[in-house]
Amino acid sequence: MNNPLYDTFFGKHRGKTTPFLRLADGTVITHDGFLQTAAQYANLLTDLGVKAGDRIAVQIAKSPQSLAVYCACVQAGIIFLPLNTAYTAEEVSYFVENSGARVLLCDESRAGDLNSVAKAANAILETLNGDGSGSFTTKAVEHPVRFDTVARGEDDLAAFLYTSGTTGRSKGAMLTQANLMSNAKTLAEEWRFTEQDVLLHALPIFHTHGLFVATNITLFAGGQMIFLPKFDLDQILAHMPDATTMMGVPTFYTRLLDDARFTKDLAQHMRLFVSGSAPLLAETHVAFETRTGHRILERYGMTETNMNTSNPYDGERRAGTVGFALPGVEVKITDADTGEILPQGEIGQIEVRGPNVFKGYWQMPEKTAEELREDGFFITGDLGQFDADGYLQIVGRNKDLIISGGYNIYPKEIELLLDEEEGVLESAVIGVPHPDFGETVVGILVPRAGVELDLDRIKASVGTSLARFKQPQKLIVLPELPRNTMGKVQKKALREDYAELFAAK
Ligand code: MCA
Ligand code: AMP
Repeated sequence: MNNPLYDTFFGKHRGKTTPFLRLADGTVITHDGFLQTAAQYANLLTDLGVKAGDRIAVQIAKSPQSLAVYCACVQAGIIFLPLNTAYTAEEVSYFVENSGARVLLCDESRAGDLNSVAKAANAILETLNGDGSGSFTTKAVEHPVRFDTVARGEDDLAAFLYTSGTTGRSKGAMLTQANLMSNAKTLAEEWRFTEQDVLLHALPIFHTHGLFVATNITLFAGGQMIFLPKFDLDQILAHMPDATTMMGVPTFYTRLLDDARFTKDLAQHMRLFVSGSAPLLAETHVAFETRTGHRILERYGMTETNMNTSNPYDGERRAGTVGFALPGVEVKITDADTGEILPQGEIGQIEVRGPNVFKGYWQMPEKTAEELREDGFFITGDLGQFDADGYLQIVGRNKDLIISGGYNIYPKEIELLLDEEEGVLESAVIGVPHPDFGETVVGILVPRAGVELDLDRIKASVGTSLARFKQPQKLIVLPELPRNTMGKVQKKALREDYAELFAAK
């Protein structure tokens, strides 16, 4: 047996009766108990004809069982493709078809909807519910609790995580075993994770943050997680006394600060709070320190790269910055036109290179070539600068992207749908500041001559295709879109015009 990712994260815990997952109801799942469930899943997947290198698409609620599916895939060499539970059948259908997934695993309540999706893509549909029940479990329990780990190499693919692009179509970022291992090892060391750690885990596990950063680090270090199905303030406050660390998107921290029950006493014993996935406002950083005495450690990453930079564990965690390049990772600021490195202090595009950087986009060599240079540097699409002490500041984006509550939303995908609506001449989708989500989605519509648009109908219509979190919170009608002399829509001007739309809660 030689499967570096399985051995490094999972296999080394075999036989251990130490706690791995603590659930809200007090249930404790041991390392070995977890590995046994995963082995049953690996046996079942193999029985279903899924082989090493095949993909399985997974759209299920967060639970110990859903995490065990990830482990089963690693053990059997299957490529794990987790999907946001908010995606509509239309959205899921694209991922299943594009990836060529052999199995689609979903919640029973979605099976009716997704049956035709699976059929059309020639995939097997199985169900796994948030409470652990479902056809997948019923079949899995018949299988042995040990599985002969499939041999893999560090360069083999472990997961596809889809990330949208400017064309509106998502691209499958191919992540190798080495990508995941190197990053987890580095972060565990940088952030001083040990087997004494208990991570308060309230993030979804279909994205890099909750799946790879939080879970892989814990597995690598041998610690435990308080594994909550989602972010729920009451639950977070109730379980914080038993935790040593927490990871979250900025919305987690603003929501905690908005609650008077979140006190210095409650947070005092915590070792570390980490924030990422979206910009943490400097004022939140300061308010958090004032309330708790803790300085949140902000880091910067991407689906394609895992984590790139981090504020220091020891030393100053500087508000409004994402710290320094992680060991083994190179970060440079370049001129977007020439690709030349810019002098310190100048704003340019952020490029990164290292063992964390993905292998490319699944079956999209042109897209890969546009963003991943031959010398290994990945063009992130973020704009940044180094301050005088070398801290990286992210000052904007060179890509048309909205980040709402840590979820990425690509305006183009929504514009394409709005443009198809009857009576709409053209549209522009922008992100405006939002007190809870950081940014939220606003759609600007230009009607065809003489048409009065029915905004409620349009909202409902795009709602059938788009996950709820991507749907515009507001639609606004304008006679025309502001354009520059080249004819390009001036989104910056629109964002400024509507900056105050959601200013007060
Ligand atoms: C839920 N809703 C949202 C969002 N989440 N709307 C906009 N943006 C969101 N992020 C909507 C729902 O559709 C629903 O709408 C209403 O809000 C309440 O839903 P609920 O599920 O109760 O929401 P919530 O529990 O309050 O969720 C907000 C949240 C959650 C806790 C911020 O979105 C979350 O956990 N975000 C984390 C995302 C994340 O992990 N990102 C990492 C990816 P309605 O009421 O109208 O039906 S990025 C990454 O991995 C990179 C590599 C990195 O650097 O980390
Ligand atoms: P995703 O492609 O979903 O992984 O999102 C990655 C994007 O999230 C990055 O390109 C950044 O734009 C943004 N991001 C992640 N962490 C931070 C952070 N700490 N501050 C600002 N933006 C961030």
